Formats: sequence, C-alpha cells, structure tokens
Amino acid sequence: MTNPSEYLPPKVWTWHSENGGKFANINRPIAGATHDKDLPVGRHPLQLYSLATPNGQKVTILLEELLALGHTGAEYDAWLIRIGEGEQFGSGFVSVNPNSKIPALMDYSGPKPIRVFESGAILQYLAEKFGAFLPTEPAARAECLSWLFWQMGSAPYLGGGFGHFYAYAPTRIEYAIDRFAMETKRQLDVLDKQLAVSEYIAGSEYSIADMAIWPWYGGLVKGRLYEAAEFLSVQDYRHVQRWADAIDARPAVQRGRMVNRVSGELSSQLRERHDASDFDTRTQDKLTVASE
Ligand SMILES: N[C@@H](CCC(=O)N[C@@H](CS)C(=O)NCC(=O)O)C(=O)O
Repeated sequence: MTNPSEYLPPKVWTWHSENGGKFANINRPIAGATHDKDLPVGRHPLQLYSLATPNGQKVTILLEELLALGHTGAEYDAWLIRIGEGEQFGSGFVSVNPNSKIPALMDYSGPKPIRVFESGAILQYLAEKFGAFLPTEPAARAECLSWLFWQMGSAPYLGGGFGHFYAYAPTRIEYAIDRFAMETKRQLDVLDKQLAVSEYIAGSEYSIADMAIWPWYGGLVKGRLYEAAEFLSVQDYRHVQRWADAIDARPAVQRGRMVNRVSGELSSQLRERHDASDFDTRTQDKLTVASE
C-alpha cells in the first residue's frame, strides 16, 4: 500500500524552476554561464572572488593569517560575488570556477595566471605557496590533509543536508531532519573526541585544517548557523567549544570573517577588501561592487 501523501517520482525527472525553498531562484540542473560579465581585477597578484559564507571565510582567514605572519605576497583584492543574484553564473566567474560556486581565486604572481577553485584546493595551494599552516613532515602533513579533506566531504551533510532541511526547505520533513541531525551530531562527536586529545584539529599546531573546519563546525557550536544550537545540544561538545573560542579570539580570524560580508551589523562588514587599511577606513560609499 502506498501512502497517498507520499511523493511518487515520475519515470523521468524534469526541472520545475519554482520548486520552492530558499535557493530556488539560483538552483539549476545545468552548468555554465548565463550571461557575459568580466570580473574586476585589482592591483594585487591574488584576486579573490567570494562571499563571507563558511566556505568563503576559510580563504579570507588564511590570507589574513598569512599577512599577520609577515607574508606580504599574500596581499589580495577580495571582490564580492552575490550568489543570491546569480553573479556566480557570469562568464568571467565561470572561467575561474566552472562549478559556479564561491570561493574562486586567480593568482597573477607567476608568468602565467593560475586559477584555483574549491576552498580546500585554495587553502592547500596558498599554504604550499607560502610554506605556512601545512606541516612538511610527512606524518603531520598527512594528518592535516586528512582533516582538510574530512571537512570537504563532511560539511555538505551539515550544510546541504541538515541546514537545508532544518532551516531552508519549504516543508519540514521529519525523516530528512532526523537523518541529517544524526549525521551532524556524529560529526561533532568525531571532532570532540579529536579535540579532547589534541589542541588543534591536526595536532599541536594551528593549520589549514582548523581554518577549514572552524567556519562550519565552530560556527555551529557558537550558535551562528541555522538557529540550531539548542536543537543539536551544541553545549555538549565541550572540546569543540574550547577550540572554537580559541580560534574566535584570533585577530586574523576576526578580520577574515568580515571580508565580503553582506549581512549582520554594518560594523562587521567589509564588503570588498583591497588593502589592509580597509579594515580601519571602511565606509559603504568607497565600495565598488563586482557587478557594477
Ligand atoms: N565544495 C565547494 C563548495 C562551495 C559552495 O557551496 N559555495 C556556495 C556558497 S557557500 C555557492 O557558491 N553557492 C552558489 C550556488 O550554488 O549557485 C567549496 O568548498 O569551495
């Protein structure tokens, strides 16, 4: 017997562009550019095209940490890509990231421009370029990259799974929320057990693994994602809380969180970044936005 309210998939799926949900206007089943639009290029060798979502923050945090360490070659222009308005489908952006998702990076410092997309690849690329935040000793490096790739594989269950069905879907589906809440809590427990025996995610040194994981799982336990802190009992993950507080307190992390931010208090937003002094002198009317 089939349940009359149950969805019965047709033989062939077809695209209904108005299927509801928070991101219905930007979701498409096809790749590629929808319109011609060149990307702006600033004066620094590194050009970042992004938005301050957890995936975007990973890269701006690393760049700010590199600059704080004295790597002046990490100076960058950060341009805003408004994904809610479809700017990730402009031809210029698609030529940097054929997957049409922020963050995307161009490095003009060498004889030939290099494009890098996928936040994990960008973190690894920059860490290798500057020789920082990624250990070189084989065992420590393997541990760091294992956690980096753990994040890349795990966060879609938190964001695309739990966050989507708990906070964004047009209807609340118990099965979906239950399934992804379970997986999210399992992931938090993985981190909690690791951080019970390790100061940082991949050992005693702060690394790109922390920078990748903190915007998602640190944000979750600090109540910044999906208004789900109580639902997921995030206070129970004591070691994740300790680690999240330590990373929250880093000045470079606080700067990195502000770059390409378009929500929250105005004082927390630096919509574009072109110079370190922008953090001190930011005003709304100085900004030129990528789509203008
Ligand atoms: N695996 C990718 C995921 C990037 C991603 O999902 N970016 C989202 C914002 S957090 C995006 O650009 N979405 C636009 C879209 O889906 O059209 C990465 O880590 O770089």
